[in-house]
Amino acid sequence: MERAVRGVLTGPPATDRRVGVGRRAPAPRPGVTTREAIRPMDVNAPRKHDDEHGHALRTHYDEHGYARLDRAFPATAAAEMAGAVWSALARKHGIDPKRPSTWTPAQPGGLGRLSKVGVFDRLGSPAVVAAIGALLGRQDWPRPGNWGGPLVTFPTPGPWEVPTGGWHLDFPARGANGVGLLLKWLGYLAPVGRGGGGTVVLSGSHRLVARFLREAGEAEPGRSPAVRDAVFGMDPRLRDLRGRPEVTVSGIPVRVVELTGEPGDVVFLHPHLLHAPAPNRSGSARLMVTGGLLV
Ligand SMILES: O=C(O)CCC(=O)C(=O)O
Repeated sequence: MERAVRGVLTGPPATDRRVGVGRRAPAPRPGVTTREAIRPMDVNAPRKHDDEHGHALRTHYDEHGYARLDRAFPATAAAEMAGAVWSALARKHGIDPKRPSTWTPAQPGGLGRLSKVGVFDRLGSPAVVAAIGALLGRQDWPRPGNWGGPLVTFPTPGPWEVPTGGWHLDFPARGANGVGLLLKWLGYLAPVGRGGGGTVVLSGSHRLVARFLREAGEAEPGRSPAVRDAVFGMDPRLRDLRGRPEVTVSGIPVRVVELTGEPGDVVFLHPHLLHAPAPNRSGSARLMVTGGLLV
């Protein structure tokens, strides 16, 4: 069980809306009207500027440890996936989407079968496949057995605060039993606004993890609790980011970013980026998908 890191990272988070790559409207290009330049992307159409777009994604990912791809898979597919999650919630927990009084427990489980039967596989759209290729710098990455499992958080009362516990890596940084996590993603099935239970990440922490691994040497397996404690121990300010939007540690800017999104958006995470579940203080259910590439 992971020990909570007390007092860590309380305070207003950044929101990825301000720093994400894909959210920005592209700059108008010569011969293209502004209206045309900002037209929503057809996720199934080949992109004219794949290289440019892939490069921007990769640059953000390398620097911050995550990168956002808006409208990565069709919003209609996201709505159908959300419908399947609600049906499973009704079957397993007697939950009615229209009656918030039935929305318990706050983080319902028992939804694993949805992944096994491929409910979320349309998340693996051509745009997502292209983005993963750009982030990994290769196209021959092994396709996942499924594209993830559901994350559901119902609203609970209280102020929204940066979580003090739950910060983790999904997989030991140096892998386990010859298996490693190559890349991770979070997909949105329904709108998740600020304070709405979206995952929080410690932007830039993957670079501090790299520093820790370098200094600790090859024998250090990089298990989640050890990595987390090492990173949060690198600078006393990391134990309390109250009121600090950003802290620079060994020249690396790090900050808490709350990942918000719209149905069909996908955020890719570096496998060494520290992240945590966050409370949902909105009026709606937080419906997302989490998945990753194991090699
Ligand atoms: O947002 C959440 O509930 C946490 C997600 C998470 O930790 C994960 O996908 O590994």
